[in-house]
Amino acid sequence: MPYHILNRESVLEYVRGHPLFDTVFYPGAALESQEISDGNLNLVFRVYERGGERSVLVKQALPYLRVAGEGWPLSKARAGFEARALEQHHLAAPGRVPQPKWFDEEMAVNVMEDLRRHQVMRAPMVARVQFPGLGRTVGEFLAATLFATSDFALLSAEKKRLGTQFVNLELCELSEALIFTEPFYSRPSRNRYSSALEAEVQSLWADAEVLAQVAYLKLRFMTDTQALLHGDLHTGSLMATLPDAQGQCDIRIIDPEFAFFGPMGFDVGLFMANLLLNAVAQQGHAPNLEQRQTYRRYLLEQLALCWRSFESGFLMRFETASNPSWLEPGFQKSFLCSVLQDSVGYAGCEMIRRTIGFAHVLDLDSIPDELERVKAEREVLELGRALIGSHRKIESIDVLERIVVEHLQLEVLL
Ligand code: SR1
Ligand code: MG
Repeated sequence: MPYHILNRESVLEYVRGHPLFDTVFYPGAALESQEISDGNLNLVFRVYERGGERSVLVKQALPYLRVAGEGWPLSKARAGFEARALEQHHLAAPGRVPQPKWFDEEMAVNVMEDLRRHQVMRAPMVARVQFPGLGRTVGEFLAATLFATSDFALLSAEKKRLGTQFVNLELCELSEALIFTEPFYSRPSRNRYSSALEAEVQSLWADAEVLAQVAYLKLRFMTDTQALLHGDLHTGSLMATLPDAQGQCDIRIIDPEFAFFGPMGFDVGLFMANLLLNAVAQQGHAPNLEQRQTYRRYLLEQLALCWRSFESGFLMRFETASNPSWLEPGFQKSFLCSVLQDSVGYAGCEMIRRTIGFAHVLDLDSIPDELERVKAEREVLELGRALIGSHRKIESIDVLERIVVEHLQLEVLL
């Protein structure tokens, strides 16, 4: 079927006419649809059986950035990167991603499991919903997917061959510009920030030490092909069910269209940064100090659990390596330390770009009181700068925890 942009009606015809229709729905099922586009880039529909249980999610890449319109063209190739990354994630971490149903290259469509009981985590986290197991689940997912697609698990030629499927030129270029270049320089720029932050922005742009660190982090992002990354692991790329009676929730990792071979710490760091952005933003959301600090402690605990689960999952997998070099205990320790340091540096870049760059986050943007919002944004910039400036000295997760405790004035026993 030649490419055309779907709408609520045509998505039904599209699903009905697909050769794999009857692997998902009963023949003759009466279907309905709902548009649930949420992220910046794509169209998303839920297609479901009227009065029935069966449903799928249909995600279509537009030839432009959805939130910006036709004035910001973007190739539809991202749908293919998402399909291939979903497949890899499904293999390495089954049950942690929506189950893929089919990929239609011509229509730039991915059809996948509809996570009906789940919600995207960012908004409930702004409202301080605690999702048990968040840090552990993300840490285990990262250990599984990053190890499985690295030179530690694959033969040299296999990994290089897999790499050829993930030359994600356009979205990598977008991340390079939006995360590492524009927020740190006055031109060229699509930056957006409150004029009340001008002094802080000028001071950042004049900080040669931070700019040098960002340049190194950017170069590593562009050149270090350690593993297949999710590439955009913020809290809008996570979905979860609300905790059940046993306090358990099901967490899924979605939207890997930015997938590419890059430094592992980029994925870990983006997740950490989005927890920290939320923690600082609670300044303007939580009704009182106790609720604010309780949620911040929860977030810091998830951040540390993510790292610890990633580290132990990785160490366990190292033991399965067939190349003797990867079995060296000294190498394993220093490699994981370098991933932690990268994570902290990338977390700092993500925090800064989400505050003064083009793509902001709900956590900060939805603070109703303008003075409180600017105050929180200043704190994010300060913490982001501190993380970039100190990332090469972070030797353990405890050191990072201490920095965060100090910045957020959290009196927790470490
Ligand atoms: C122009 S796209 C803006 C952002 O949305 C995506 O989720 C990525 O984070 C990207 O940087
Ligand atoms: Mg997305």
